[in-house]
Amino acid sequence: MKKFITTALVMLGVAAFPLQAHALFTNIGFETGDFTGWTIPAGYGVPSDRSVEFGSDAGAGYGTYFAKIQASDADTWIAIVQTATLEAGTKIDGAFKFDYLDEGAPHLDEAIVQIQHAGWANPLEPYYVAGESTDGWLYWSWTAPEDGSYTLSYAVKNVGDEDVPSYGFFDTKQTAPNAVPEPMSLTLMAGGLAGLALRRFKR
Ligand SMILES: [Ca+2]
Ligand SMILES: [Ca+2]
Repeated sequence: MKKFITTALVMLGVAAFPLQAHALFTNIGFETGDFTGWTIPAGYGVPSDRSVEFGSDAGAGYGTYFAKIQASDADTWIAIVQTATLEAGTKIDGAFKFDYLDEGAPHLDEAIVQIQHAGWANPLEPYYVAGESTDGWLYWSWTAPEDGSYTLSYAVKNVGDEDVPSYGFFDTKQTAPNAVPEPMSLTLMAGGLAGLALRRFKR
């Protein structure tokens, strides 16, 4: 009996192992309604109008909220960034939109989405646009090729002038590489083992 209980406990331990938290980004989709988890990197300008808004337009991002970043001082990137230690296979889906407002002026305001791995020389750029609005929301998808530290950044730059800022809109969702068992199925598994143990005990 003692041996059986030990075996059952070991099995439970193995079953519970996948529940250990994967390292993921915090509030990657802005669903807290604010910038919890995100920071403004040193050397970047302080946004004059950095807000999180309801994703009310059709097909906007994921969930209820997305980030809207207004360009500010001339030639200064206004950015929000976040670093996370990801497991290989972690999938990131992003939504991106740019409202370029300097129509007719020679100032090609910019917006960019970057993913920087700690071990890479250069960041990946899932999206970069300058001098033109996007045709509504655009979507990108990326999967972490290896375990490591990754920094995701969203940025907008007011090029050449401070008078007519452009706006970048960003949203994201993430999927851990290994599906975590539903709490329900774990409960059932534990219940089943307990039932087996009880049957053994009654004999
Ligand atoms: Ca969202
Ligand atoms: Ca401008």
